[in-house]
Amino acid sequence: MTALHADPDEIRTLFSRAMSEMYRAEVPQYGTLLELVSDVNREILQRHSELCASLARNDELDRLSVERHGAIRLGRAEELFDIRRVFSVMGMHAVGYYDLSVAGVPVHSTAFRPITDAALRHNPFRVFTSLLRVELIEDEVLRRQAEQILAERQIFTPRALELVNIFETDGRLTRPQAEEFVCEALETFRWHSEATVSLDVYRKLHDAHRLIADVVSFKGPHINHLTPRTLDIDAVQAGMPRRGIVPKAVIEGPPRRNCAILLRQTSFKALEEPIIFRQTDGKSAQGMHTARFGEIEQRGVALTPKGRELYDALLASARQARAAGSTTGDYDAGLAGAFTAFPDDWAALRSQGLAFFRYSATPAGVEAGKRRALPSTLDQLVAEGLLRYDPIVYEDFLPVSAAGIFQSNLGSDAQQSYAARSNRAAFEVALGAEVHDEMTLYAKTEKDSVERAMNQLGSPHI
Ligand code: OOG
Ligand code: NI
Repeated sequence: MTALHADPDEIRTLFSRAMSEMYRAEVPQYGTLLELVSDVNREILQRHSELCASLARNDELDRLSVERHGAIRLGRAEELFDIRRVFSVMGMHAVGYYDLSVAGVPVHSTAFRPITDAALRHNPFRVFTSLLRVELIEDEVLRRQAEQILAERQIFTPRALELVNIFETDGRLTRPQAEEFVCEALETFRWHSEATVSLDVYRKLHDAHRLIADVVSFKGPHINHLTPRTLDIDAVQAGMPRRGIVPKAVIEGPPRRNCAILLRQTSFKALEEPIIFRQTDGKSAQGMHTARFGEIEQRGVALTPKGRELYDALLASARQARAAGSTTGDYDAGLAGAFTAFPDDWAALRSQGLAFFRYSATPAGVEAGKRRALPSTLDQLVAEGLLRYDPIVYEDFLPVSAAGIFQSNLGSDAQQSYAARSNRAAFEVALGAEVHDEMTLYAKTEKDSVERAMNQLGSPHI
């Protein structure tokens, strides 16, 4: 790499910054939220020196202030194929498959994100990307119409695709090309206050599902939220009303704990925005559409398959209790109650194989390694204080939470269910690649850290 070229990490940072600026200009409440999150994070870091030290040790402090995720919803297979190529220029790759049809949302999704430790440290920008499952529109006439409307749109500028081609051929972009690419790619995510359909067609699509109207009626897949990461989601949730923001009633994901696991999220309602519809008689009509919202998240440790299984089971039991008729306050209490079965200290999470950790040699370990033969198991090395372990942060999403976020912003009347099966194979055909398995990525990060730590101790074998 020469100074004349921009690497994918830099392009991602430029893009994430440009996106944040665009969204801040379009949705003022997003700016307010960023300020609230940064105030809360500063306070938490001042109060919790141990957390602060752990974040610093793992190069997570710097990324915190730039960390955010966004979401888009695509309409056809070709769009997913090309967005994969666009994100690849920024070092973002599809990780995980999420089927949301089970929750009454006619989409399936993946997350585009950096996958190496170094890239995540640089800037962990992610985009939750959904593809509409047009086949779930029951009315055949409407389904055909939706397909036809989508077939006619081109969500990328010609120059963006040209630059993607250059990247694929040359393996990199020059700095001026990278800057141009960021401007061109941004166009795809921009809000359009003019619909491509008439008010009548919009209403039909909307009656089929609000999300279908959101995907089909516009020129492109506007970014529908950008989410900063907070170190204390309860504090932000409580602080929102004071700044004129009304969050949804419950926080999705696990309850508040000493040792944060996976992901907790909350959102606030979409804006009602005026839209101009193009009528068939050549005139235009005025209407409204809600799509854009705000969200915050708190990230905790990534769970192993065993930990995830336990999480899913406990969450399901808490949700069943809610379905059986309890109120919001009860849900939080019920959730906390259900999760008492999930160990809440780092030593237990590690020794029971419930979470992934990053190992490093302690100064005492490095010293001891020079003087004597060291114990040969991880547990012994940890017990003697020669190795330290820190949580590996969860970089992905949760399908049940995502469904809750979708629902809260689609309006509570949008409950619907689809009999369809999840269709990962079709998703991957559209994508033109397999999605990465997140568990494999976390396991590799842990394993690599062990190898590095053992080298630091001067004992290359465990
Ligand atoms: C995506 C909703 C899911 C999350 O953070 O889980 C999501 C959407 O509304 O398009 O953003
Ligand atoms: Ni989100």
